[in-house]
Amino acid sequence: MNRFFSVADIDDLDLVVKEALSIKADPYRWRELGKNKTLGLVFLNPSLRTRLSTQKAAMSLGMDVMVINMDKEGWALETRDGVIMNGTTVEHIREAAAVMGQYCDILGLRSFPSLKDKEADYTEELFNKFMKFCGVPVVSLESATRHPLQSLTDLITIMEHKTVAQPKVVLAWAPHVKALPQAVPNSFSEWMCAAQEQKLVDFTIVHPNGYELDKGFTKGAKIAYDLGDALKDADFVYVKNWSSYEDYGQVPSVKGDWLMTNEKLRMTNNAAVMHCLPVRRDLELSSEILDGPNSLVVKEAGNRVWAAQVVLKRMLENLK
Ligand code: SN0
Repeated sequence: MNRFFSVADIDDLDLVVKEALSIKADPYRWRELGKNKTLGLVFLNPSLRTRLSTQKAAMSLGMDVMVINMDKEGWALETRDGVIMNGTTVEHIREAAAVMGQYCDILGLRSFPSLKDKEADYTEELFNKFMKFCGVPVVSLESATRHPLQSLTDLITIMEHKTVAQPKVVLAWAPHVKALPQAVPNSFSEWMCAAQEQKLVDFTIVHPNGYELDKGFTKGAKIAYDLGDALKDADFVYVKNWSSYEDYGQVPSVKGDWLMTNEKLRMTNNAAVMHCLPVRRDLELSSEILDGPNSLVVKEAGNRVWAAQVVLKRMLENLK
């Protein structure tokens, strides 16, 4: 594997999950694989889980890791071509990415969407430029439209905890005070649709009017608008807020109560509740769920390490 950007970069979902779980059972078995190899993690936005879990995964594989918070510590980056850089940007992504590629064997990049320029966000302009100019394998640490390490983690977590062959998985929109990216729900949906094709899950998305995701990510998913109906017999409920794709980056007003609570969970098959974190308590997800027996959020976050480790392991094997 020399890039990890979307579900299309994995051709064996079931196998990658099994490999991740075998790493979980014996994390230090591949300590020699990453010896004298350097991973660079480049953040243009904040991170807690992605940064620490990817760093831990790399260290367990014997790699050296460098982290740069470009938004705070780096020079202001220019990403457009053909501009005279006489403004606030100091360094072009062409040089910055190429230089980082000189120091690292594998690079990771996090770059959130602008939520203003739909075209630039959805063509993944910045991410594609970074991949092109750095010249080494790249792992997405969340791009404008996807968060594949999170989605692989979510698939691992569902496979690990499921009690029926094809559990019902519901992605449920939740309220928020800010306009958030569609990256996490897009990505979760594209991975669940791929898993559904292999009869690993049964997948439904429920959201208010105006919050439809880009259809390119939801092929095969059942789309619902009534939360109560969608939750019926669910085995896993994945809670997440996102802003509008259609009315790009806006937050159309919503009728009804979309906060996930224990009362709503009664409609499910005692569903396990997931969230990528960070979560706003009692806005997106009730404390009673987060503190109760149905919450999988901390175990899910723990599994971020095995998703990162299986991806880095496959990339290192490819370097040799
Ligand atoms: C990000 C998102 O894409 O939804 C990262 C998730 C891994 N979440 C946020 O930016 C939350 C910000 C907030 O203020 O709650």
